[in-house]
Amino acid sequence: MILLLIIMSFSFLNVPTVWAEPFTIYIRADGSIDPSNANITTLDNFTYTFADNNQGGIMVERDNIVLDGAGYVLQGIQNGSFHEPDPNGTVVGVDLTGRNNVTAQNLNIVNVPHGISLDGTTNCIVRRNYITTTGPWLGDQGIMGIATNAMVVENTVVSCYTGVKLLGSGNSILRNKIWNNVVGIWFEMSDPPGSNCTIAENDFDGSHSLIVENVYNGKICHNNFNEGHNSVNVANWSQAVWNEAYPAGGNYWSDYSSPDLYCGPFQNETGSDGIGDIPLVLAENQTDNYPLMGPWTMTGENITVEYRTGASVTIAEVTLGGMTTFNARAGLDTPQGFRPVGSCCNISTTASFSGNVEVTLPYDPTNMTQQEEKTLKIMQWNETTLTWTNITTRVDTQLNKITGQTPRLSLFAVMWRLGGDVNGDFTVDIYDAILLAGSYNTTPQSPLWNANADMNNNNMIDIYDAIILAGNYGRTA
Ligand SMILES: [Ca+2]
Ligand SMILES: [Ca+2]
Ligand SMILES: [Ca+2]
Repeated sequence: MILLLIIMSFSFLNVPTVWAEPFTIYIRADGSIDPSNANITTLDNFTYTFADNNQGGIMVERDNIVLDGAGYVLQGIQNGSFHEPDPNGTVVGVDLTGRNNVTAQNLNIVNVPHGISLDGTTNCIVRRNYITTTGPWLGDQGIMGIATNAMVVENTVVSCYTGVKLLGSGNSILRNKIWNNVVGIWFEMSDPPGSNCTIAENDFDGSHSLIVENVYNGKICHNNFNEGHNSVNVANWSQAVWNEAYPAGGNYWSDYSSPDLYCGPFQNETGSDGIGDIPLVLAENQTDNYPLMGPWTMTGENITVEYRTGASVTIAEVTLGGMTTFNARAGLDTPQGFRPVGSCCNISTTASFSGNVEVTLPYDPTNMTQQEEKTLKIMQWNETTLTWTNITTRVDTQLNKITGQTPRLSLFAVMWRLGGDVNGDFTVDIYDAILLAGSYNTTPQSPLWNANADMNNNNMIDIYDAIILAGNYGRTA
């Protein structure tokens, strides 16, 4: 009997969800919401805002409105398979087909074969949405359609078959994160062409970031291609330009390496300018004449720029985009008792920002004890006072990365100190023990406090610090 109950309860749990019919929420041409119990509210028949998550798809039949997801989820109803989405399920998350001047924003769209359709639209805006077509369904598309003057801005489009397939004329694809799609943005030969389009300040990650088979009069610049120039396929007959006029520059290609010894429109004047001296040829007549030496930093609230060494910088309140460069540099004096781990990293940006900067640097923990790893410091060089300042906020000993916060960019280094070495002479001996004894039982408020004796960084000098010193006694570096 008990066994039977168990079997029954399991089979109950395994019953698949059955939807009575595909559930579509309509925003009707007259401004009404159908069905009226959908989790969407409007006060003025102009702005339609999610009051909670919604299931199914949304069909917009009204022009000149704003559909605001307010960060809630729009989850499609789909039980289809890789080759066959269920035709009775949700096909499109937000369907704007035929609309004029509609904005779809702040939506989290999941479990749909297609995220947002802009087919037949004019002057529509799709911004700040998160879209993943998690099927996967063969040929699914995050943002799609043949549109005129569409703006696709600041979206995150992840793990789709095609992230963005936006054809037609006058469309702009700006400041999006287009990550881990089979194809990031695709202008396919068999489709109608894309003309007069702008693809700028996007961040691409994926083996096929961008396929340009039929773009006419397109501008593709200030994008970050984090998987290098081979992630971009360009047909010889396409007509796109890949850079702004000098000195605004072209794109960042993670695998591009070139000297930067020259500057000027022809890169023949002495002096570096953050633009590679050698143009990057992508196809016949299609060249990035001014490849960027560092990733592009887009305008926005908290913009993270990553570099292939694992270093990254997050800049708060970027008011004007620019290029951020990371350059290794060696040979500066270090503070008493510290040695740099790896080389120093000189980080600079041409972006304008008003917030703080968070800098993360990777380190190699091979030649240090766990205790030493936990007390690593990230320090910043002050060009005016010619001193190092400790800016550490956290050490991630799993990922081997250390993070610090600062209002400005300059030279950064990870600093290591020999465990137990209070006086900073790279030897742990009786002199360190004497110094520790002299500040024993103190906290930072005490006149006898010695920060170097607080080896476990807990603002107290006690037996635990003495144990660390004892454990390192006799070591040298
Ligand atoms: Ca140069
Ligand atoms: Ca010492
Ligand atoms: Ca301590």
